[in-house]
Amino acid sequence: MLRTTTLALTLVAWTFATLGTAQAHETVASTTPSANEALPEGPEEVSMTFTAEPLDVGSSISVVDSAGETWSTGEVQRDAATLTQPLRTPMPAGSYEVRWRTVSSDGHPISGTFSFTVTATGTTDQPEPTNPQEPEPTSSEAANEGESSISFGILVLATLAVVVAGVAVRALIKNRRQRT
Ligand SMILES: [Cu+2]
Repeated sequence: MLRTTTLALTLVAWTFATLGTAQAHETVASTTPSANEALPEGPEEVSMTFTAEPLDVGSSISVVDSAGETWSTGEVQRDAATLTQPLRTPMPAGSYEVRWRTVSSDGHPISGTFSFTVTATGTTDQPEPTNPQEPEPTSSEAANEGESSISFGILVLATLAVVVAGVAVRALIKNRRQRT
């Protein structure tokens, strides 16, 4: 009896300890751009996804270039576990540091930094796509073909099911007749 109680208490303690670990404050799951990424052009925003939803208070993401100039502009937007910070554009080539802080769902403030580089100064003139409205008949045809072969497969299966059911019913009737 004592042993059972001790075991039960140990189990309860262990469960709480495990829960405590699981509910520790969240960490950064991913960022866009990712840490140390080299981008051909400056991004329009920086976003960070956490392992859980941070609290809706005290979140800030500032993006600073090597000269100390701030490129983040406006408010941090939060969507579930993702924080997004708009940036000024176009960002000149160079290295940028992202300095972020937020409040974890367990109430603990968390913060950190990561960097990315921009390899060329962005321009607003996008190169013209050579043929933007080129239709892709092959892919849609292939899709239709796939669809019809699926419905054909279903038809075959349905027919088979009807045949099998018919055979089963006949066998059942035969069986009953033999018994009577
Ligand atoms: Cu915590």
